[in-house]
Amino acid sequence: WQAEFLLKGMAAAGTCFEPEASDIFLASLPKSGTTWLKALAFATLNRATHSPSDGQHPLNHRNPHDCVGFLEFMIIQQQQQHDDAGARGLYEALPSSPRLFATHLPYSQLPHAITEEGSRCRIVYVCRDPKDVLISYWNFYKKVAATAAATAGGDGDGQDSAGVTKFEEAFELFCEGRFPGGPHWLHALEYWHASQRRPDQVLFLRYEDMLGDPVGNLKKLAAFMGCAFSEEEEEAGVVEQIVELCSLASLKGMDVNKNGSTVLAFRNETYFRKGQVGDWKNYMTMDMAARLDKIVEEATRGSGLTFAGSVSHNY
Ligand code: PAP
Repeated sequence: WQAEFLLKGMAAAGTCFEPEASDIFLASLPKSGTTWLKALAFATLNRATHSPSDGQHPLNHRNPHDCVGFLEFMIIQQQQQHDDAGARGLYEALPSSPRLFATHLPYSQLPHAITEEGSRCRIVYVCRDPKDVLISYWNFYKKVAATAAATAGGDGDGQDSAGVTKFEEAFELFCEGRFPGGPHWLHALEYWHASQRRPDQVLFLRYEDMLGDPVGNLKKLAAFMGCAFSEEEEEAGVVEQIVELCSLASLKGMDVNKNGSTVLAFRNETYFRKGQVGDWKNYMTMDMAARLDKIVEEATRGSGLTFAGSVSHNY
């Protein structure tokens, strides 16, 4: 369920990561709203230093992934530059508290020190309808593969070394749970259970809810992170300013996101596409959608976890 190169970083994270009580982790499966959540959390936490209406705001010249790093990738980079023991040095270079990290790791694979009983670390999880996650990943993957092929002098037809060229194949793999981070529904279910057990420590958000009510969800996020908006801020429109700064249209239109690359080496523009609910209808048959929904519904039955966009419920 994890790319091989990640395993060493995960092992190092488990042994050498020293969380602080004020740490905040933004957790998600890829293509569930990570980039957006990073932008919102970063802009909200740092609003005293960087006004969202300031044209020089860091998000105007840095991709959200360059503002909030992935814990597992940061550890791997540190290992590559130093040695395993050197991973500790990483934390000295991090911004002061509260420290903001992101992760695609499943809850059960997070360093124990973050999730153990009594840990004060906060985790914000964002989940998304699995069908739209797959479509988003498929489009991202095709772009990345095409760029790689073009760089290597190929014809850029999106074929990768594993020979996955057809959407039907990607769909089968997804249904089998073969996706970066593991089966979508298990990833979500672990964080869902944690949010039910430890509501003060784990906030569970939905991409679709955020799209429907960005202001309400941002207020919830700020309160959870311990930096609720004051009445004065609300009256001054700070919440709306952050929502606007972090909107898909705004981020997508910035030069840095049209041209640059992130620390992860992917082109920034690959992180911004349609940002819609239900784009799966342009790619999947209703039979495929119903089959995937059934897998998810069976796996999550009795948990109380539901996803927006289930064929049997909403269509
Ligand atoms: P990542 O895990 O690789 O970082 P992630 O940001 O989770 O990817 O997902 C990308 C999706 O979020 C894209 O969805 P789509 O392919 O269905 O369009 C992208 O368009 C969407 N997205 C990125 N930024 C925003 C934003 N500011 N507001 C809403 N959606 C966004």
